[in-house]
Amino acid sequence: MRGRADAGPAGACVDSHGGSPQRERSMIPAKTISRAAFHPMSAPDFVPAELLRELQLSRLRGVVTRAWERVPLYRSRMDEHHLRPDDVRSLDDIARLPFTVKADLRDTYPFGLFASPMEEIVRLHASSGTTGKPIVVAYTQQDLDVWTSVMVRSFAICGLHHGDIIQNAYGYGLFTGGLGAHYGAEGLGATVIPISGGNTDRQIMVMRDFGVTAVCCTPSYFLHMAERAAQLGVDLRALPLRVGVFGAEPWTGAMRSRIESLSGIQAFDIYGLSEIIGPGVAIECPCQDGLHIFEDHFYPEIVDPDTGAVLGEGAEGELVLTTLSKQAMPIIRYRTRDITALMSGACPCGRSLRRMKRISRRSDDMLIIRGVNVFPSQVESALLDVEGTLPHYQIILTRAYGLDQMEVQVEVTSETFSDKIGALEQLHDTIADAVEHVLGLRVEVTLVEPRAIQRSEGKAKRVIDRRLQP
Ligand code: DLL
Repeated sequence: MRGRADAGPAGACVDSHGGSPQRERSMIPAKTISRAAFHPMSAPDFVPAELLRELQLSRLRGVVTRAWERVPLYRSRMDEHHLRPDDVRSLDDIARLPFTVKADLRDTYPFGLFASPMEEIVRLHASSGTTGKPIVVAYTQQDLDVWTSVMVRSFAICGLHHGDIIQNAYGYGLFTGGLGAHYGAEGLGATVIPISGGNTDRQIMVMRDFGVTAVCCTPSYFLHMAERAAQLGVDLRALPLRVGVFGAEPWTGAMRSRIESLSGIQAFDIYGLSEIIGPGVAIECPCQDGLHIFEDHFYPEIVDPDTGAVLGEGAEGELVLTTLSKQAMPIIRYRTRDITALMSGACPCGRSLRRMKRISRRSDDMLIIRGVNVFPSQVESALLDVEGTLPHYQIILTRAYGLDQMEVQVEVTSETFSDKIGALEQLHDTIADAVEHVLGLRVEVTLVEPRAIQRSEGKAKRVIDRRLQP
């Protein structure tokens, strides 16, 4: 008998996995949350929607005024559109404001979007951009307090509380994952192990010897840890570990099932981005049916990625976020490039915070191969349907005679790898068919032995693009 996972003031208690009628699960983790978790900081999760909208409007007006008064880029953009802060009279008026894009942060590098003097800024982070200059983000003490509060609320939603032992394997440093989760876990009153990413064998030793009850890291890194634990003879299902707080990269429902069945934990999807605050913009509740957005601090819209037109509830498009309380670096209508949809209807958990679907992909990680649009997540979902493969794969792009070539390297399980050639050939063809079915494109498939694909301790690198190399 599983315990009641989440008791909010609304009184709607939801069993860890039974809350969502839409959700069918074949794998139910052996260990689930057994204690009711309500933290005083979680009160805004349950504010009636009308009050929430009033709060959002007054905060929106404040943030637009601050940006217009203090940040030249916002003032000039609004001037171009003949807009003044007073023109924001209702929440719908947000659609009249110009967008902010990643290039704006790069063009004003390093401090051009700051709305506070440096002596009021107590922390800087930067995104780990792979090309060009990073983008720099800033926090006042009040911003850090808000960030901590949304992370406390995130952990509380996952059923964590005072007394939990949280192993924080997000990278510490300029990346927001490490310190964001760290302050949230401390704010919750939990015990934090600031282990950061890497040294997988030590991670497993700590997990076992320190009685860890929750782990934070990217889902791909946790999967790697779980597989390594099995190799070392450590049964994660037998440990007190019961919760995983995973994010910073797209992952699928099938990946979640694999993680949960290997380790017996409940795996929660947490979303965030440096430009807005870091982790803690949105998180799943125990119903695991969409991520609740902390709407009292971040205002979401969904727009058509091509035209920028605002789309209605339920429509899939690009997530646009506005910070409602940020002081050091207010961000207005930020084009995240993340593709999702706002969900309608109340969540059985009783939270009034609106939900978004898990981020399936980015609008800009789309690959165009011989005219066909390809998203790495489509390849992942095809592979997860094929038995005998591991969800470790890499897409390698090359160009021959002006034509793009795509190879999918897929790790197979050790049992499959030691099978007869005929069986491997059959598996190869099954995968090639499955990938062709989802992509509408025949690609080269290569089966590789277990552990042949390099593991990442942070975000997994799924695509190696050699098309532009000489
Ligand atoms: O990845 C912040 C974070 C840290 C989130 C730890 C969750 C946990 P950035 O490095 O700025 O910040 O990358 C942000 O990562 O725009 C998404 O494309 C992607 N992303 C983040 N969380 C998720 C998620 C951190 N749960 C970018 N699902 C975002 C899918 C995610 N993609």
